[in-house]
Amino acid sequence: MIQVIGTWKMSLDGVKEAAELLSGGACAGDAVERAIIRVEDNPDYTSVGYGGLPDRDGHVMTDAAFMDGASLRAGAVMSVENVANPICLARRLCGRDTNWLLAGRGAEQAAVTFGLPLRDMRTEASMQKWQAERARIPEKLSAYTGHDTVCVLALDEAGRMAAGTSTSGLFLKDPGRVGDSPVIGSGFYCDARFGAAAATGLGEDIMRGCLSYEVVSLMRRGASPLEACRNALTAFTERKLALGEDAGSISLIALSSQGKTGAATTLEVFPFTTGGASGAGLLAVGNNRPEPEAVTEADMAGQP
Ligand code: SD4
Repeated sequence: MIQVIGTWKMSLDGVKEAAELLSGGACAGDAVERAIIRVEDNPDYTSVGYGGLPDRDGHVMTDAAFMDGASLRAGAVMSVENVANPICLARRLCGRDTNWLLAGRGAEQAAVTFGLPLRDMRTEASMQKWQAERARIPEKLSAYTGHDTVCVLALDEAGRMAAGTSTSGLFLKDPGRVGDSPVIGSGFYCDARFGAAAATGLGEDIMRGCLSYEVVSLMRRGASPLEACRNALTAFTERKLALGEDAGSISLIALSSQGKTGAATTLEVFPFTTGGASGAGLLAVGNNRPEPEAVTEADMAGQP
C-alpha cells in the first residue's frame, strides 16, 4: 500500500504528484522530496522556500530536514540562505555518519559542493511585506500569521517510509533563530517499523515537547496515528496550561507503517492533505472538528 500526508492546503499539488510517483513505483524518499520541492518553488507560498518571508534583517533564512525510516538516518539544514531547494540539501546530507546537521555558511558550502542550485530567495512581494512590517515587530512572534511549514510523510509499496520538512520559519525572527523543523524528534521523526510524524506551529513550543518523536513513540505502543497525534498534543497542552501558559499553536500529522493517517491541532482549523492509490484530497481537523473531514479548497479559503 502507498500513502502520503502533508501539512496545509499548500501541499495538495505536491502530495498529489507524490501519490502518482508512488503508484508508479517510486520510493518514499523521492515522493517526499518532490512534494516539498513543489512548495519551495512556488513564491505564492510565503512561508516556504522561494518568496519566503524574511527575518528581522531582511534575509530569507530557511530550515529543512529529511529522514529515512528504514535506516533512522536524517539530514537537516538550518538558517540557510540562497539555497534554492533546502529539502534537496537535507536529503543529500541524509546517510552521512557525521556532519548531517549543518547550519548557515557551512550548509551553503555543502550545497555548492553537491552542485545544488543557489537562488536569491527574496521576491518583490516578500521584501515589500518586510519593508511594511519591519518597524512594527511584535514582541511575541506568532506561528500562523502567514507562517507555516510544509511537512510531508510517505509510505511506499515496499514498506519504506520517509519524512521531510521545509520552512522559512517565523516572519521577522531574530537572525539565527531556528525552529523545530530541522530538529529531529521535534519537527519530524520517522521509523518505518511504526510510522512517521511531523509538526507545524510555534517551533519554540514544539521542541519543548519533542512532539514528533512522542507521536511515533505512541504508535510504537499501539496507538493509531489519529490517537497518537491527539494524545501527544493533549498531554503537552495540558502541561502548558498547568504551567499557566496558553495551549499555543501546534498542529501534528502522522502516518503509520500500515498506511493509516491522522492529525490533531490546537487551532480552530488545520487543513492537511492525503494521497493514495485512488488520488489525493484536502481534509481538516480543528477544535470543533476532532475527526478529520474532507473539505473543499473553497471551504479553506484564507488558510495556507
Ligand atoms: C518554526 N514550525 O520555524 C516553524 C514554523 C511554522 O506555522 O510551522 N509555523 O517554528
